[in-house]
Amino acid sequence: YGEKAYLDLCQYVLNHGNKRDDRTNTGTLSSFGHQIRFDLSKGFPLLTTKRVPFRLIVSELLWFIKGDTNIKYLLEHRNNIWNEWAFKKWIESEDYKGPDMTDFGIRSQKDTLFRQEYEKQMERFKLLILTDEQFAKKFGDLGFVYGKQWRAWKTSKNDTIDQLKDVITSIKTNPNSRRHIVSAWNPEDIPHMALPPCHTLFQFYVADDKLSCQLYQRSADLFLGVPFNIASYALLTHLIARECHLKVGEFVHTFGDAHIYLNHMEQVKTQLSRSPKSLPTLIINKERASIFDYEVDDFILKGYDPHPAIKAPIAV
Ligand code: DHF
Ligand code: TMP
Repeated sequence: YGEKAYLDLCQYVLNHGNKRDDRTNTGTLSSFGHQIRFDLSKGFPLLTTKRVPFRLIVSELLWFIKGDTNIKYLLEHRNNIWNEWAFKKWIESEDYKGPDMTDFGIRSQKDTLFRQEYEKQMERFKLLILTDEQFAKKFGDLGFVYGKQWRAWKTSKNDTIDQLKDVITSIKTNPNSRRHIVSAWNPEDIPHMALPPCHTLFQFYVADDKLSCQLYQRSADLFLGVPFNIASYALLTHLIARECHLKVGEFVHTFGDAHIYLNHMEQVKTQLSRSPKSLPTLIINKERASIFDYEVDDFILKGYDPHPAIKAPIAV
């Protein structure tokens, strides 16, 4: 249960993971098919064995909920977690005239001169997104990623389906249903996405006036992505529970390929040497008419006193 289950999973992958090459050419230790659970009534599951930036989780989730797929909103909230995937589309386009940025993720870790140039180009890119509307429209958009599939799934008849709105209605009107599902995995759209969805599908469940949520994550970067994913779905469960006048139950996190990148080994070991502290509490300090009206400053975490942050490079 809880953070301990997360740490145990990391330890398991260190001990028993298969050494595998991967798309990013970084290499991983990986294990297939795991599950960890969090009792949301026992505190908010933001990891305490390293500091996780809660405000980035909030703005990313509100971005999904708005149905937005353009990193402009994230940048306006000083959130840089999706930059690399938009940047990649830009440098691969005909409009990009700067120095060659092929494989910038890997190269910037090995070559400091290249890294300086990459950082310069990335700053230029961010500035263009924030100041040039046409540019942002063209290169800020990640394609049919989460926000689009959650809020405006395109049907074969050219309608759209608002899965998030529908699932809230179905929880409210038919709590015992076994069909409270939202899918981000749209096979037709996979070729048009910056990154095929890692958190693929989620389902809600109501019992004893409590709302539980289970996520199927097909691919999980245990050190960098997963701490965000846990907190993000916990927050989503809180928001939907409130909307449906329910209490929060469990968050169940089910994994396909759970991996640790080979360049995260030292960081994971440092984290595993630390003891979990008590969990913070989520405070929603503003009453909003609906889940679609929240803003970043509406959320406060009380009692978050984690161990220090641990830096690691992200595989692009
Ligand atoms: N690719 C890979 N290889 N792993 C991911 O986890 C991942 N996650 C994505 C997009 N692509 C991905 C979206 N989510 C960070 C966390 C989550 C995330 C993207 C990036 C991240 O870099 N976290 C840092 C802090 C970043 C910051 O402060 O700006 C961390 O230390 O947690
Ligand atoms: P893949 O598409 O080749 O599986 O690569 C995606 C990588 O991003 C993989 O390491 C998993 C990671 N990831 C997460 O762990 N959580 C996320 O929310 C996202 C978007 C990606």
